[in-house]
Amino acid sequence: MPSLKTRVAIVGAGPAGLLLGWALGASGIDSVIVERRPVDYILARVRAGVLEQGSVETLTELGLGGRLAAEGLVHRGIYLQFAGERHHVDFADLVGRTVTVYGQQAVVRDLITAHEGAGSRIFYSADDVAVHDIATTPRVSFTHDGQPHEIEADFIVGADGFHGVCRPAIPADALTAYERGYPYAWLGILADVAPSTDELIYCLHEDGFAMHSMRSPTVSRLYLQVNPDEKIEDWSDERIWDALHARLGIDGWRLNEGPVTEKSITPMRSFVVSSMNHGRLFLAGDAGHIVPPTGAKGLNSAIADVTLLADAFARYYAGDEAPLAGYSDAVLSRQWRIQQFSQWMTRMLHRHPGDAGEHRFDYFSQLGELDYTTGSVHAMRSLAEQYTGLPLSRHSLSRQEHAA
Ligand code: FAS
Ligand code: PHB
Repeated sequence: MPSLKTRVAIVGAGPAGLLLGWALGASGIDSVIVERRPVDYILARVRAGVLEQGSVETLTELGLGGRLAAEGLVHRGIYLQFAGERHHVDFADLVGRTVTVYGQQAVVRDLITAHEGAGSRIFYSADDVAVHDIATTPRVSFTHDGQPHEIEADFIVGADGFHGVCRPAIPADALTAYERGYPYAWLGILADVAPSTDELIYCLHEDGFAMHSMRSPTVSRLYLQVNPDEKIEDWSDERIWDALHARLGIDGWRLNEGPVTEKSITPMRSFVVSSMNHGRLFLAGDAGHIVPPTGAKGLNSAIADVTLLADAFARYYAGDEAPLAGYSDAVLSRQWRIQQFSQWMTRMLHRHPGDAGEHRFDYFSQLGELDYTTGSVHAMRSLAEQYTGLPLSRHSLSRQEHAA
C-alpha cells in the first residue's frame, strides 16, 4: 500500500481544508488534503456569497486576493426591509468597516488554482476515507484510483463539513453537540440578470423572508423562505419570481427578472460541537459548527477557524504548544457569539409558522424589533459590528468607555 508521511493530514477540500493547506504551506508546514468528491463537483458548488473584512484581509495576506480585489463587490452596508419600507444600514459610517460580495465558488476556484500552481498534494475522488489512532499516531486511509493509500501524520484536521467522517471519529463521551432546528428553509436561485439593488436586501414580509443578493454586476442571487419539506421541483421559475416580487416589491422599485441558472433548497440548523479537538485530531469549519445563512457567517467562520489553526500549528512547530492546546476554547468562545448573531438575524427576519391570523404576536413583535434596530444608531452599530466580522478574540471587542 502506498504510504505518505506529512505534518498535517487534512480531510476535506472545501474552503476550510483548501485554505488551511494553503496557509500551512505559507508557514513551511507540509500537508496533504484528501477529498471524496471530484474537483469539478467542488468547483460547481454555489453556497455562500459575503466575505467579512477580516476574511478579505486573510485571503489577501496569503496572496489569494488578486481576483478578489478585481471582481469582489465592496459593500458599505445592507438594507433591512419591512412593512413596505427599505432602510439602509451603513456599516462604513457606523463602524468603519465594509463587506465584500465574492461567492464561495470564486474563493474555492482561487484556492484550487493556487494549489495547482504550487503542486500541492490533494487527492480528489478519494473513496473509503477513514481516520485512525487520532489520539496517538494519526493515520488517514483511503482508496484512490482503485489503490489503497495511507497517510501517517503528526496531526489530522477534519475540514470535512457537517456530514464528514472526522467528527464521528471522536469518542461519543468526549463530545457534546448543541443543536437547534428551524421550521423553515431557504430556496435559493442564481439568475443571469443584473442585480436590482446596489447592496443586499434582507426583507421580512407577511408571506415570509426574502433576500436579494448578487454574485457580479450581471448575476443575481436571491432567496425565499419556504417550508422545510418543500421540493424544488414544485417551484417553477414563474412561481419563484412571483413570490420574490410579492415579498421584495416596494413603491418606485422594480425587481429585474432573468434566466434562472441554478435553484436549490437548503435546510437550516444551528449546530456547535464541543470540543473541536480530540488528541491529535482538530475540527475546522462546518465539521464543528453550522449556522443558518441569515448572518452570512458560515464561510467566514470557516476562514476564522483556519486563521487560528494555521497560526497555532506554526507556533507549535516553532516550540510554543499553547495556541494549539487552546484552539478549541478560542474557536468556541467566538463561535457562540456568531451563533447568537445568526440566530437573532434569523428569528427577526423569518415568519414563524403558526404565528398567523389576527393573533400574529411574533410578526408584530418582529416589526417592532426591526423598527427599533433601524431607528437606533446603537442598535445599527451593534448589527454592523457583528455583520462585518467580530475579532478573532474577545479581548479585541470594541469597548467604548461610557461617558462619565
Ligand atoms: P464544506 O462542507 O464546504 O467542505 C467540506 C468538504 O469535505 C467537501 O468538499 C466534502 O466533499 C468533503 N468531505 C465530506 N466528507 C468527506 C470524507 N469522508 N472524506 C473526504 N472529504 C469529505 N454560508 C453562508 O455564509 N452563506 C450562505 O448563503 C450559505 N449557503 C449554503 C448553502 C448550502 C447548500 C450549504 C450546504 C451551505 C451553505 N453555507 C452558506 C455554509 C457554507 O458556506 C459553509 O459554511 C462552508 O462551505 C464551510 O466550509 P467547510 O468547512 O470547508 O465545509
Ligand atoms: C449569498 O449571497 O449567497 C448570501 C449573502 C448573505 C447571506 C446569505 C447568503 O446572509
